[in-house]
Amino acid sequence: MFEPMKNCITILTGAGISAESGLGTFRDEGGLWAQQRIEDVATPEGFARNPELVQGFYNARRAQAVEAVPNAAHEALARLEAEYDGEVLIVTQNVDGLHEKAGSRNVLHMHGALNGALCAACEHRWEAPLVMHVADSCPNCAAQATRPDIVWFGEMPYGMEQIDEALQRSTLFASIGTSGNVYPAAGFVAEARRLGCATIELNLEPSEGFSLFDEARHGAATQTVPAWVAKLLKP
Ligand code: BV8
Repeated sequence: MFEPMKNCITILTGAGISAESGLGTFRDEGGLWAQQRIEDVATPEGFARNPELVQGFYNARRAQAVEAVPNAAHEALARLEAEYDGEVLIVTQNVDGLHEKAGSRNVLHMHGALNGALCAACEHRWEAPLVMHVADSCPNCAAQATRPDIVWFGEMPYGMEQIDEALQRSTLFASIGTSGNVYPAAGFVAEARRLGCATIELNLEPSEGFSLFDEARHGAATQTVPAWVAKLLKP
C-alpha cells in the first residue's frame, strides 16, 4: 500500500541553542574563538603542531558539556520529534550532547561530538573518556594516534548525503542558534529554498544568511523555540 510521504522538518542547530545552558558560543563577545585561535585548536594542522593544546581544549569543553543541562529550546525540539505527525531530523553543528539529553533521538552530529574518540591511524571510533591524553593508544590498533571525533576546519563534515536526502523530502527547514558563518552548514538554507522548502530562522539576531529565510523570529532560543513548536503542534 503506497504510504503518502509524511511531512519532514529538517532543523539545523548551532551553538546559540546551547548558550542558555551555559555553553559558550564561538563568535559572540568573549566566545570560544576569542579565547583560542581556530587555527590552533580546530584544524588538523593545529592538532599536528600541538596535540596537548588541542586535547586540553576539548577536555575542558567535554567536562563542561557533561555537566550541562538541556534548556527549554532543546526540550521543545524533543517534544516536536515525539508529537509531530511526520519526521523531524535535527542536524546539529554542536558537539555537546544536549539534544540527546533532552530526549531527541533523530540527531545527526555533522561536526562530530565531544563524547566520540577517533583513531587517526585505523579510523576506529569509540566512546571518548572524559579526559583524553596524547599518549592514549587506540583500543583497536594500539597506535598512539587518538583524537577527539570532531570535524575540524578543512575536514569533511559527517552525514552530508543523509542531510541532502532529508532536505529533498522536507517541507520545512529551520535554522536555530547559528550565525551562518560556517560552510557547508551555512549553505543548507539556499539548498532548502532551491528544493522548495519553507525556511525559518530562530536566532538571537539576524544571521549572515538572514535574507534567505522566508520567516525569522529573533530572540533567545528558550523563548522563540517553544513558541514555534507549540504553533507547529497546534491541531
Ligand atoms: C569543509 C567543530 C571541505 C569544532 C566546527 C565554502 C564551502 C565549503 C567550505 C568552506 C567554504 N568557505 C569556507 C570554507 C571552509 C570552512 C568554513 O566554513 N570556514 C568559515 C569560517 C568561513 N568550512 C570547513 O572547513 C568545513 N569543512 O568545508 O571541508 C572538504 C571537502 C572535501 C573533502 C574534505 C574537506 C568544516 C567546518 C566544521 C568546522 N568545525 N566545529 C568545535 O566545535 O570545536 S565549526 C564551529 O562553528 C562549530 O561547530 C559551530 O557550531 C560552528 C558554527 O558556529 P555557530 O554554531 O553558528 O556558532 P556562532 O558562535 O558562530 O553563532 C552563534 C549564534 O547563536 C549567533 O548568531 C548568536 O546570535 C546566536 N545566539 C547566541 N545566544 C543565543 C543565540 N541564539 C538564540 N538564543 C540564544 N540564547
